Amino acid sequence: MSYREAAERFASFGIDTEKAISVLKNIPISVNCWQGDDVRGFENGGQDLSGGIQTTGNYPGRARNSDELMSDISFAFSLIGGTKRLNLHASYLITDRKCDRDSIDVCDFVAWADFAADLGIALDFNPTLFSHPMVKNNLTLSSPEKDVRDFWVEHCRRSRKIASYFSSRQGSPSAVNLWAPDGYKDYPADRLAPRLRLKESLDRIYSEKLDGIIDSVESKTFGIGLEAFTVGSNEFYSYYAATHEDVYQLLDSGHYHPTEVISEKLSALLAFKKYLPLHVSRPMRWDSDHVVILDDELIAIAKEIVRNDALERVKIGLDYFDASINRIAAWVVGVRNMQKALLLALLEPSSRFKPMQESYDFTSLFAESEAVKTLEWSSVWNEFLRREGMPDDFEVLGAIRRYEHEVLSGRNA
Ligand code: RNT
Ligand code: ZN
Repeated sequence: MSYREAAERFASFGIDTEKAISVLKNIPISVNCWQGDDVRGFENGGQDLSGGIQTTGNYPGRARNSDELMSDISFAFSLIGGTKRLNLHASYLITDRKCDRDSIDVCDFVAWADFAADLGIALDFNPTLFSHPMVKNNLTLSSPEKDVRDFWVEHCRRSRKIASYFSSRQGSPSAVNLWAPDGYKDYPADRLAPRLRLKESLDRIYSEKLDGIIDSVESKTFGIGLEAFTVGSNEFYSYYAATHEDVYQLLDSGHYHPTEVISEKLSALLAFKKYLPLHVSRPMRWDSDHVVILDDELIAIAKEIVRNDALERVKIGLDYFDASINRIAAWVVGVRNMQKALLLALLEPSSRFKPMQESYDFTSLFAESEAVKTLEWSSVWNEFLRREGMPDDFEVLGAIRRYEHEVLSGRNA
């Protein structure tokens, strides 16, 4: 079906495909830099990942340094339409200085800000509270050791300043998300003391008001080796965000029980706070961080954002890392899937469906919701790609394979 024919079909349901395409083009997706090198970062040539998260697979060609990662990101971004942002971790500093996490500074991230300016994109940021010797017994901000807590508080305070610097250069706020792995492998004797320490550390981190940043905290149910208890649980951070106006709770789709979905939680948080940052991921039996596919939950997340008119308030970030497939393909296909889900949401006749619910016409809502699933949204998607000057979903793999052949295959991991 041609785009024109598809557009007419959608129009008969009151949906403007032109508007959907132009809205989609402007939805920022914050792309996780860490897919490119299996979350190793640049300290000491890259650290093995720890903190209860894991990359698995050894597909050849991972980026080994900043030049390679930047080259891979530029190439991946050249195959993704719409508005991209780049999400960095503090462990990706680019510097000649000898500096540990508690002494990182703006100067160590200028190269990234320059890179982003060249690409015409904005940056988001994350303190890195894992893969480091100062993570003692899997504890950072909630450690019983004051020097450990102080070290990580300082790291987080500096991370916020770096994000504030990014925002001053890019003309849009930089989201700074804090995730700490803190927890215990087996049942603790005291759950409250570590939580009170985490709370106190967060208060120290967020006591300084900085311009241009959106602070968030990310909860989790458990990590590998941290099965019994996570200090920063969902309730802990919900209440923290509820009681701190400028700190938001981030929802990671892999951080809940296997049948629990974040799509259902979006409206609950949007009822209370201005912003809602997301880590869109794909858990497979655990927080496995598979690359997102166009599945029911991804579409449900996108629909909740669009239906609630929350495109400005929900900060969409991706968080996955698969080392078993070509990493450029992981980026490109994952981001495109997020965009497809958003397009599907934008093509939903929501203004027709909402009154059905309000007038208790659940039969029409049920029948029409199913009927619109067969509308030719793929023609609209291909039109979006064509207007963005992008290869379609079949051609794009050819471009990725050429880069793999010419660039990635020369790297010995
Ligand atoms: C870990 C969290 C966290 C990390 C990234 C690298 O479970 O999801 O967000 O994945 O920051
Ligand atoms: Zn996450």
